[in-house]
Amino acid sequence: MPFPFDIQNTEGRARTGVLRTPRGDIRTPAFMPVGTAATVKAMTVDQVAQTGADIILGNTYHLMLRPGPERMERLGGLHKFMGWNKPILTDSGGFQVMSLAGISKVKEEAVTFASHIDGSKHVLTPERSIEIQADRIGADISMQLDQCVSWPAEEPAARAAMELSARWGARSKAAFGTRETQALFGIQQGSTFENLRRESSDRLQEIGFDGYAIGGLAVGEGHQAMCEVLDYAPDMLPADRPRYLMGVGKPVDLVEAVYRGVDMFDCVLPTRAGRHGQAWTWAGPINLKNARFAEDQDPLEPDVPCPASQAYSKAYLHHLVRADEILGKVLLSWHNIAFFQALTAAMREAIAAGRFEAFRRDFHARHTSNNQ
Ligand code: PRF
Repeated sequence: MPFPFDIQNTEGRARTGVLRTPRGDIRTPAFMPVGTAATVKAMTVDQVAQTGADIILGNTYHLMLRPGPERMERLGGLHKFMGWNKPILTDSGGFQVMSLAGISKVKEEAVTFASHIDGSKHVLTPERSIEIQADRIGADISMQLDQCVSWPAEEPAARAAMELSARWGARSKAAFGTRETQALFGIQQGSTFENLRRESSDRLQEIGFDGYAIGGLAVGEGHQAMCEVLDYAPDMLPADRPRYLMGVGKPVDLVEAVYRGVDMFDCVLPTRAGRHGQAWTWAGPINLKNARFAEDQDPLEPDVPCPASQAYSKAYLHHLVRADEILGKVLLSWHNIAFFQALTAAMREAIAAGRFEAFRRDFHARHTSNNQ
C-alpha cells in the first residue's frame, strides 16, 4: 500500500484518521474543495490552504478538454500549473460525461462523448483515464473509471452499470499497476440496491485498491434514501482503508455519513452556493441577498478562523451580493470552504474526545434553528 492510513479514534462507526501521502497528511474526516478546471473557483490556492484543506479535487473530464493532458504534462503537471503543492485527487471522468457532455455513448471498451465546450468528439477508456490522471495530471490519488446510473434506476440497469464498473475497475488497476507515490481508489456502485452494493464491494476488494469510494449517491434520491444506503454501504468496504463518498454534500449529509463510517467527501456546494449569495453557518444556510441582512453588522461566523467569516459584516456582504460585485462571490466562496473545513475539524475533535454522538445531536438542533 503506498499510502499508510492510520485510524486514530473511533466512536461507533465514526472514525478519525490520517492518510499519509508524499505531498502531506490528509486528516479524516476530510472535505476536499472542488478545483474542477485547475482552480477552486474564485479562490487563490493560499486562501484554500488557509482554510485548513489538506487536499483538493480535480476533474479529468475538464482538464482533458482544456488545457489538454499533453499540454498539462509539458507544463509540469497540475500541482505546478496551479501552484498547489498538497495532495490532489482526480475524478476519472465518467460521471462528468454523464452530467455535462452533450451526446455520450457507453460501450464495453470506452465512453465516447461530445465536449460541452465545442462539441468535439472524445474517447475515454479506463486505461486512458488512468494515463491522464496519474501520468499527465500527476494526481496523488486517481479514481477508476466507473458508470453511475441516474436515479431512480431499475435493478437490471443498476446491475449492468455496477458490473461494467467492476470490469472497468479491473482494467483501471491493471493500467495503474503498482506505484510507490500515487494511489488508486475503486468505486462502489449499485444504486439503492443492497445486494448490488455488496457484489460491487466484493469485486472491488478482489481487485484490491488503496481506498474505496461510494459512488452513485446524491443523484436525486434525497437525504433519507442516501442515509438508508449509508446504513450498510460503508461497512461493506474494508475498515482499514479510506472510504470516500463522492459528490456529497450538504453539512447534514456530511455529519450523517461520518456517523456511518465515511472518511472523505467532495462537493461543489460551498463554492457554487457562494457564487449565488448563499452562506453556510452553524444555524443553517442563509442567503445574503435577503433584505433582513441590509443592516446586520455581525460577521457570518466569528468562530470560523477565516477573514471572510470574521472580518466583514453581513450588511457589507448583502451589499456586494445585491450589487453583483465579484468580491461578494470571492468572500462567500472563501467563507463556505472555511465553514466546511471547520465542520470536518469539529467532527474530528468530537470523535477524538468521544463526544461525536452529542456533537451530532447539537449540530442538528442548531442547524435547523435558522428557518429561512
Ligand atoms: N462516480 C464518479 N464520480 C462521482 C460520482 C460517481 O458515482 C458521484 C455521485 N454523486 C459524484 N462524482 N466517478
